[in-house]
Amino acid sequence: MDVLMPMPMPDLIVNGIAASQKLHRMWDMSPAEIAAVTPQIRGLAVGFGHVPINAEFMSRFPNLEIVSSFGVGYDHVDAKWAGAHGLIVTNTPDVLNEEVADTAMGLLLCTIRQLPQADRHVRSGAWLKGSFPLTTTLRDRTMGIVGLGRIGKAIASRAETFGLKIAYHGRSKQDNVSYPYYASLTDLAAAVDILMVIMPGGAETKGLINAPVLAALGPNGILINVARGSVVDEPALIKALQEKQILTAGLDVFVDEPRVPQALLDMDHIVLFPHVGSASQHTRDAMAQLVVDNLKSWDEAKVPLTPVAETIWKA
Ligand code: NAP
Ligand code: 8YV
Repeated sequence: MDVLMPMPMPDLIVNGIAASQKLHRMWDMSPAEIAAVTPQIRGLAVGFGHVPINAEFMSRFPNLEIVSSFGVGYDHVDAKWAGAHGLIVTNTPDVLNEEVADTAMGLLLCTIRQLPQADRHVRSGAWLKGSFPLTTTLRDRTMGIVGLGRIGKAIASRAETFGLKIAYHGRSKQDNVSYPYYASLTDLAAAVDILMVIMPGGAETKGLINAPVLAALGPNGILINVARGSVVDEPALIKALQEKQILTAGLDVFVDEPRVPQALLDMDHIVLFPHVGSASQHTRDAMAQLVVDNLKSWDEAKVPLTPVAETIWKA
């Protein structure tokens, strides 16, 4: 089938799709060329940080059947609209759980023990003038996980082996989960001193980590965000950090990434990662293969491998 890729993607995806489908590289095409292939397009291959795959974009393609998205989070795709219009959206769940959980724990350790700053202390020669200052500790802390899903559970199992107590918040209490559940995010923040955010982005979760939540987390509190920048009210976070309402933060994602507010760049006690939660070759290859396989399976058998909840596929 004809598949359109709006923006460049990893080679494994480009070559994988080109091997089994007719791939159209939109960024290399003139408006006239795009118009000529538009009626033939049945699949889109897209990723986070590309053009928004909204109603306006998808409705340009009258014969569109499937949107195969790179990444487990698909807040850049209007999946509700797609579902309502009989389209399938697929994402890349599970294959990245362990990698993202490793990164989340790494970011937490970097943040609480100031490990990037310690590295800079050696490289700058500052060690020759004095020892690196003592840091805060992970000992005797409780982690509140906001979004105890596939990745949240992988983080929880790691955190338990680090000796942390766990609690969680989500829209509903989960059966067969023994960690304390908090229906209120603010109550969870008040009960813990690490808030680990790993829920989906999008309109429903926009700004959920706001000033009252940060105030409840308190002056000994640490915010780790490996979800989406949009889930945090960034100005409120900057104010809370500047006014020491919370201790520190470790951030892998930002509202307008890759642009990061200067106020965050200026704070040396926080740790900033460039959205690298899943960014190992091994895991990105597994995610890329799933993007390709979803399109191939749909084309050959009309069976999507990993459809998202809004576009449940019925045989
Ligand atoms: P998942 O299995 O669907 O888990 C999502 C969790 O969030 C669920 O426990 C869900 O619980 C909770 N949740 C959903 N909506 C919520 C809301 N409005 N308020 C509170 N909790 C809510 O997803 P996953 O595979 O673990 O991935 C989670 C997210 O991580 C992705 O969507 C993506 O944005 C982000 N991510 C980031 C990176 C990175 O590189 N930094 C990498 C991968 C993923 P309930 O249904 O009970 O509410
Ligand atoms: C990727 C992610 O960086 O899976 C997700 O939701 O945020 C990351 O794994 C991204 O989606 C691919 O660019």
